[in-house]
Amino acid sequence: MDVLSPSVQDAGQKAAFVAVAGRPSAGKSTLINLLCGEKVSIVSPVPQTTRNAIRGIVNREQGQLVLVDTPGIHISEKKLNLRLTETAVRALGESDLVLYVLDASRAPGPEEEAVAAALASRAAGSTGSSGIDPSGSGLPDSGILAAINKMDLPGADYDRALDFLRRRLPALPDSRCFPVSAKKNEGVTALLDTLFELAPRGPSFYPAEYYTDQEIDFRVAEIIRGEAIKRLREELPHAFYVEVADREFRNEGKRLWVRAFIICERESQKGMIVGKGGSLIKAIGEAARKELNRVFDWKFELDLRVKTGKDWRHNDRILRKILG
Ligand SMILES: Nc1nc2c(ncn2[C@@H]2O[C@H](COP(=O)(O)OP(=O)(O)OP(=O)(O)O)[C@@H](O)[C@H]2O)c(=O)[nH]1
Ligand SMILES: [Mg+2]
Repeated sequence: MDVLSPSVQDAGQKAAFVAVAGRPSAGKSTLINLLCGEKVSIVSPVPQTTRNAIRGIVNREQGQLVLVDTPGIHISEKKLNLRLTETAVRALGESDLVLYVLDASRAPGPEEEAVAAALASRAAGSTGSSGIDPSGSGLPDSGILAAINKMDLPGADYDRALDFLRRRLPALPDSRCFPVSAKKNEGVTALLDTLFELAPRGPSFYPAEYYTDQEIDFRVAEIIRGEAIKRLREELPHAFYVEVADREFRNEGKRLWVRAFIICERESQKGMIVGKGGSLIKAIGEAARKELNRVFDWKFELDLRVKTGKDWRHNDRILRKILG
């Protein structure tokens, strides 16, 4: 039973951490960018683009949702991949609500089963990190919602996805499943309303003008990585990471000079990233600079270079540094 008087309840703001989970390329980052109204997380056609638990913030009069983008959960024994899945599963345990994103255009296979299993264990275990009962019904509530995404594609099959959810997450009511298109901005209002409805009462976590809590260096590195993936996706989308080595405000804080490195595994990959006569690295740097100028208030000067960091994908120290 709720002990607050109605007037106090009305005044109560909502605030929740929402983990956004799903398999690689389901459209989690696209959906988060749409909901936050800004590009907080990089998007690409290559699976496993997101490597960290990135927070995007939605502010409304009712309160605040902190959406935690997570790497796609998938099945693999490789070290980098295991760490990505670990990051995602940790975020699930630490959130009040979970938004499960499915790709309606793909039949659910073993990977989808793995995601559903991770969510089912949360559903069985608890009511979220804060122990809240979001529905106010007095019944335990797993706080899971599902976004059945990519409904704009010709091969999208809502019923197939719904049927999968009914079988694998029987406690999830149909009323918590939403057909959406993150790309076309369809169906997301109802989803967002329900997220706010289910959010527990509490004060905001961040000031209302924030739409992400990422450090500047991390954001700059991610934007460069996004532009690099776009141009290298055939060859080596996952073979590199980006590090901001130095930065300096110039011209009374109006310009931001940044030196960043694209760090690849082998000497032979360096040439691929640099391109003929330096053409590819130049294109990556130019596109990243444009995007940085758009996203931030400063004018950027970007000194972008390539170097090797041997075998970084198997190096725990580096993985800790870039994956958190
Ligand atoms: N047609 C269509 N494409 C979409 C939609 N949402 C996302 N995509 C595309 O799907 C691809 C993957 O999107 P992301 O948002 O990067 O997917 P993700 O789930 O964050 O992927 P990882 O970070 O790799 O786990 C991109 O090419 C998106 O443009 C949608 O609603 N419709
Ligand atoms: Mg992503």
